[in-house]
Amino acid sequence: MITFYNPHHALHQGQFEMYRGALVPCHEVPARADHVLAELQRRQLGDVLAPHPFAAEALQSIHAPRYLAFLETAWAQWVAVDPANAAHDALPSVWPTRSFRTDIEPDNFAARMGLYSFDAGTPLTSGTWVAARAGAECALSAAQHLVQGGRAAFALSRPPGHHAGADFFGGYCFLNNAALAAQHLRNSGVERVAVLDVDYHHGNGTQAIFYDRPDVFFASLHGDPRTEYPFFLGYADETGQGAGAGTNLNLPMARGTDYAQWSAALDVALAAITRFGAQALVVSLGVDTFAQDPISGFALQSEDYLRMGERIAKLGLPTALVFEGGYAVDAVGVNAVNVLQAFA
Ligand code: Q9C
Ligand code: ZN
Repeated sequence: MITFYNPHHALHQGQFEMYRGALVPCHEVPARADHVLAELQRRQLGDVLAPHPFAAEALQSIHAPRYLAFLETAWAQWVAVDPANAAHDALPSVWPTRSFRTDIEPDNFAARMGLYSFDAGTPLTSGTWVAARAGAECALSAAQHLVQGGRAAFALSRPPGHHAGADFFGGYCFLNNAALAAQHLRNSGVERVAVLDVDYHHGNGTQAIFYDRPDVFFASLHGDPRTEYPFFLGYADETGQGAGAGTNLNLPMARGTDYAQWSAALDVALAAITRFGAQALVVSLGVDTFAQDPISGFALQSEDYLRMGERIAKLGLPTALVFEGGYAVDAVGVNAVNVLQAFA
């Protein structure tokens, strides 16, 4: 398995996220990717390469130009508000919910942060843009590897991506790496692409991006949004709309779900992807389904990730696996690489 590793990922190093009225240390830390890289190298699972450079326009295949322009300059804007801001990350605190306008980009920086986000758990830091852009290039490079005839590639991206929408960040995500990979496959002539999201949290950003699209199937296994983040999307009755009707599949599961139950849902998702006639697959590979994950509620064990990788490989599709969540930091390397090793 070839890996495209984001050499700039540690430039995105959030300090605190808002949780129950307090700022608590971030779960989404650089050590996560370091552990995955170390485990890949320990098992000698294949080449680890820097991503190929892509033109800035590649990001516009998924993201709104005004959102990209904001992200690129957000840190400079934050420091321009007050030079003392350079000492701490920027977090949003005001949002345009129902009845507010979203067509106007206010001059106020806090207002623009809210316009382009949906939670207060996703700090924007001095290195966020550079890290997120290089992470996106890892996903695009993985997709390009498939276009050139490769069987599989892994994008070791940080920050993660599946909660980011066309024009918003949240859930520790800024650029939707999996969506960018899927769209790159489409732009390169692959007619039907599936995205399989196995992260504990529903991939609301990816779903929203492709919701009315007949050419990209989205299937997600996740904690039931009635109790689990991101709460406001990911229900079973969301099946796609317009030309995309029938191309979205949500499989929410209760807290406590173990691999026996989880793998039954995986079988449902894989059968749907086969029925759809996908010619290539993008996997949003979160390993926060792990029993010891500090912010999640499933009960998967490290060995289960081997069975997961084997099962996904049996689809027989060219596959780009894109790293997403997983916050039991010491186990993230073993769990993610178990999927990759068994797949290979
Ligand atoms: N104190 C991904 O796994 N909030 N994102 C959790 C915990 C957000 C997870 C609150 C969780 C986002 C990519
Ligand atoms: Zn997650």
